[in-house]
Amino acid sequence: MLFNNNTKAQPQTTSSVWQSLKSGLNKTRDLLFTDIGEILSQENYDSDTLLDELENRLLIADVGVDATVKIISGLKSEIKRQKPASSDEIMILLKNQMVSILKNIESPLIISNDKHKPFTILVVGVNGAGKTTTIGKLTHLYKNDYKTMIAAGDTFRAAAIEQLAAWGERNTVPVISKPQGSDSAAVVYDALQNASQDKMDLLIADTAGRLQNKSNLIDELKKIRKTISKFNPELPVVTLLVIDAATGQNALNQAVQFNSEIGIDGLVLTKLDGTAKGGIIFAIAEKLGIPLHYIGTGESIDDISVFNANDFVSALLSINK
Ligand SMILES: Nc1nc2c(ncn2[C@@H]2O[C@H](COP(=O)(O)OP(=O)(O)OP(=O)(O)O)[C@@H](O)[C@H]2O)c(=O)[nH]1
Ligand SMILES: [Mg+2]
Repeated sequence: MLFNNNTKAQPQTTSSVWQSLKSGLNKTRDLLFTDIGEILSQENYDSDTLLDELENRLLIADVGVDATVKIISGLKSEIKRQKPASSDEIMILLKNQMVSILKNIESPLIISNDKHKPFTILVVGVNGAGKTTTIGKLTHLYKNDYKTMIAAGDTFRAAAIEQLAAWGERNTVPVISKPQGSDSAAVVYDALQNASQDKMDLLIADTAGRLQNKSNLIDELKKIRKTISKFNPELPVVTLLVIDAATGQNALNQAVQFNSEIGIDGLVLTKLDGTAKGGIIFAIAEKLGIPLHYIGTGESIDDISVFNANDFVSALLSINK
């Protein structure tokens, strides 16, 4: 966990979060490793058979060609070099290869203690990715350390405003909203004014995932971003993209597109619990290199973890941290 002088403690990986992460990765783990133990437990197991089988599984789990080649060739040369004697030792070698890829995107979100307040997190992503739920979870994580307000910037659907209001109530933090159909940039501006007046440390703003069409959506997000700069050009702002792991390769494509259109500072990968395609995280690390701050492993308020490469791979391989 990172600390720095200007910040309070970042949320910790508690044992319940660790459990949620571990069980959330069940489907991906099953796909990757079911019966692998059998190959390993055979006396004089054939490492080529193991590597071929692993390679297939990694590709099916959406790890992507580049990261798969890296993992398999790294593992192959380590097996040759270290001649592991037990399946546990091989798992450690595999773990090291996987962690080294994911380290590339490990970078916890630091809420800086800037003199310009509030620190603003703009949450974007396609519809259904898990934006609003993530805001509920993040608010829960941060509200005790930072005076937090949330903004209902998704004005497209009335239900979206109600959903955010419910998360606000649950977390007992103030929610700024306007009626359905209002200008979303105006909601965010209003929230910034309120947050500033009430000396909030943190403002988390929701946005729409679906508008009439994609260019409307991108235009709206650009307008919101401009509005924040207009309010105070020096305000610390992070644009967080929420992507759904279950959409596999599509999640990666969305990240590339959003990044080129509006610029993304960090990622949240949700719904790892519902999919065997959790391997997409390696493709994201290999192809994108944008910091992955959080991962979501369920619908409950606690089902979120600060992304840590070592914890993630340990949970995936079901070995101790
Ligand atoms: N299993 C699981 N479900 C999740 C996770 N995160 C969100 N969900 C569910 O996914 C569905 C969509 O989540 P929302 O938070 O409403 O998604 P959104 O991006 O705000 O969607 P729009 O407002 O339509 O753009 C809800 O049923 C959530 O409970 C997760 O990590 N795991
Ligand atoms: Mg939403």
